[in-house]
Amino acid sequence: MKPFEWIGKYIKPYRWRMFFALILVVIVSGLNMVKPYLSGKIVDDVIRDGQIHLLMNILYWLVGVTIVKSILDYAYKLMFESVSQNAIFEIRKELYTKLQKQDFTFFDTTRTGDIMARLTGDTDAIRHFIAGVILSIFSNSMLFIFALIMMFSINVPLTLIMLALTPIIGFFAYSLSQAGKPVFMKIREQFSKLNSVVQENISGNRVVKAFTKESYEIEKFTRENDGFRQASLEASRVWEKFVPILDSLAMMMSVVLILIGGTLVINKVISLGDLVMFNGYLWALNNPMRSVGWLINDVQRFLASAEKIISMLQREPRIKNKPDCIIGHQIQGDIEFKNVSFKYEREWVLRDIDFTVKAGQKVGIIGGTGAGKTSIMNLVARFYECTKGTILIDGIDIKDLEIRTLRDQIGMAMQDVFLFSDTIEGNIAYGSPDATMEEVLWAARTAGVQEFIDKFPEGYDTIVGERGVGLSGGQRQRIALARALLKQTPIILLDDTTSSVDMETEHRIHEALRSISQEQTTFIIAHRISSIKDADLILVLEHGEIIERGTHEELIRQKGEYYQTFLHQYGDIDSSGNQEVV
Ligand code: DCP
Ligand code: MG
Repeated sequence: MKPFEWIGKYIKPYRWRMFFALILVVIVSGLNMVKPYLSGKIVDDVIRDGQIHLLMNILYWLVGVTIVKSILDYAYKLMFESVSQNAIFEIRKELYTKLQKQDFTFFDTTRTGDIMARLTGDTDAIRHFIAGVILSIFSNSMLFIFALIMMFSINVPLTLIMLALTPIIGFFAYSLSQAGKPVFMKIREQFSKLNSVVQENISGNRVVKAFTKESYEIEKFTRENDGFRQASLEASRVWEKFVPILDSLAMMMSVVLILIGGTLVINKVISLGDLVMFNGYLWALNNPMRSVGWLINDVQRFLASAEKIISMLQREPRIKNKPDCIIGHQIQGDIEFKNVSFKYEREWVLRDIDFTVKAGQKVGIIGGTGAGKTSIMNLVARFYECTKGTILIDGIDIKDLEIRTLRDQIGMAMQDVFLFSDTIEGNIAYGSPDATMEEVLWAARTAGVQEFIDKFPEGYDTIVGERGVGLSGGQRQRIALARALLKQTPIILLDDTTSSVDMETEHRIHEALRSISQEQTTFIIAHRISSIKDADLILVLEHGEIIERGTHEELIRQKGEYYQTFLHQYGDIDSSGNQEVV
């Protein structure tokens, strides 16, 4: 879609308001002609002809016109502003809604700063286009036309001479804008760099302090800060070079007017009042020419921003519902991976994953870092789509299920815990806003949150900071687990959920989990054998492949990779594996 056509869509609902505002602009432009006209009248009628009694009338008119003009000025500017604010309100809403629909791949490959720029700087360029550029182009054109009409009515040859001079100003103004363009682009770029340095520094402030890199960070910031200063200075150098030229040209036009106009007055072709009038209209001829360059820049900036916003709005998520997807299916919990292979970009991350889980069974997944455990979870929740093979839930290909139907019935505690800046209760109930306090407490007890909640004077009402600041790693994990449990879904995915929890607490959590999740198909990813040893099926993953599978006892008997891990974790122990492991 073309930017102008696109923006038209947002202005259309307010076309009458816009139309009315433009009429007001026409009226104001007309009223702008009154002052030079009356000045001429003062010179001719009052001063030359001595009709002193007219003076008061003219003054009343001047005051009246000024008041009306100010009121109309205020009215149309407000109208333009409201149209532009309404339009960008819609654009921001659409962008944000689109953002919610995007898949993991989008967030993997798009920088936060870019997304923020779409929602802030770029939408502001759109606002400026509607409320500033459209208005400016229209009002300048009106002024130009009105002034020309008035000037032609005074003296045609003189007007033609003046008109012939205006393109010179237009040319210089255009050159100024072109010279300024790269500099202004640099300012914007430099500003966004400055922003991202600050943003990253704030997010990473703990690492900065841990490695005592404060002065390095200040240096990094100073570099960008200085870049911004240089770019701004450069801009004013360009600006200051051209502005005197533009002013001198405008002056030259006045000089030419006085020379030629003066001659005409002496020869009595026009009156002195006419010359004063003419001089008053000259700025209405100058001004549009001076703005021409900037308007072109602003239009280009609008086009660039609009294109970026349009492309973000048009980016289709890779994961989306099929037109005939199954909505509202009540999941039982049978899960089957059929020869599933998967890659994020180039490298194969999972190869030929093949397993079946019956509803209510527990699956443990164990394997080294980067083996592909989290990727399996991501595929179950359809955050990514498998590259080869099929994943079936209750015998239905998950690609045929509506995404919401699927994800609403999956409880998930992710490896990288994220908590919102909200109360602990609010975080636990994030996925289940209708849950009662009893249910929240039940989930909190099961996940071991209850055990540490007394340490906080405000208990469940304690507000945790962004990302869960104020809590330990293990505490955050337990809140995330409670959040997943509270949803009470037929499928539950726990990714390394108890890795930061001490062994004893972990044991208690798993005991509790066992007692509550009889009907839930549960995936537990863990590095510790103790977390998964009771599972109905344990998958041992290595480099994206299942190298061993079975129950704890079977795997111990196989004396393979799993057995080695077991020995590492529990030392010299009864090799039958029958010993209680906590
Ligand atoms: N990978 C990737 N792009 C992503 C996520 C992961 O290319 N957005 C790669 C990195 C790993 C491989 O995929 O090489 C498997 O990643 P997993 O997150 O599935 O690995 P694990 O969960 O098994 O590792 P860990 O135990 O460290 O959590
Ligand atoms: Mg992982």
